[in-house]
Amino acid sequence: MSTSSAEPSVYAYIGLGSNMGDREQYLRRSLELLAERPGVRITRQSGIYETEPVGFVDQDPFLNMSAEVETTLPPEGLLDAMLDVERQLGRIREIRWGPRTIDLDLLLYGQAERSSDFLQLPHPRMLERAFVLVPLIEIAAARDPALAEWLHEHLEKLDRKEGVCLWKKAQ
Ligand code: GSY
Repeated sequence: MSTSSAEPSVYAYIGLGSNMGDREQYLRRSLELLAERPGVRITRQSGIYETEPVGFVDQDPFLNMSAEVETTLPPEGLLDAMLDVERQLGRIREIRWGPRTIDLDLLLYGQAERSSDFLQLPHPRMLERAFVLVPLIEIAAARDPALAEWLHEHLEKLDRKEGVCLWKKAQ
């Protein structure tokens, strides 16, 4: 991230998922590419979890993780950067809710709230998905214990906790 910027920075959280090709490589490469963008610094990464597919269940298991980003970009700018990274990696998604090489979701951007067609914050489905909550709680706890506690309460309330198994510890 540019150090000369006088812009205030914000901590944002993103969710990453892949279930096609070299899944780990897609996750790692997407964070490398995101970190190359001006105004973006990856400050924490969760472990990688292998998770049973949700939605369209007849597909391969996912690898999911979460990352904390310190950014001077506005929420829409960060989302644009994430969509660019998906394009750079030649994102393939043949079926809605189906298999994909890489998926980057903006989950939280500080305390920001948005409800446009382009961007909804907090992410509208994040509290319903254990594959999002488990890695997110892992990294949120270090920066914001109250946030982690709130996420954990939602995780406890989920009827359906799809299989979420730690696959590789955080580096
Ligand atoms: O929402 C992101 C794509 N996705 C996933 C995912 O990342 N992990 C799991 N376990 N199931 C999913 N279903 C969809 S769609």
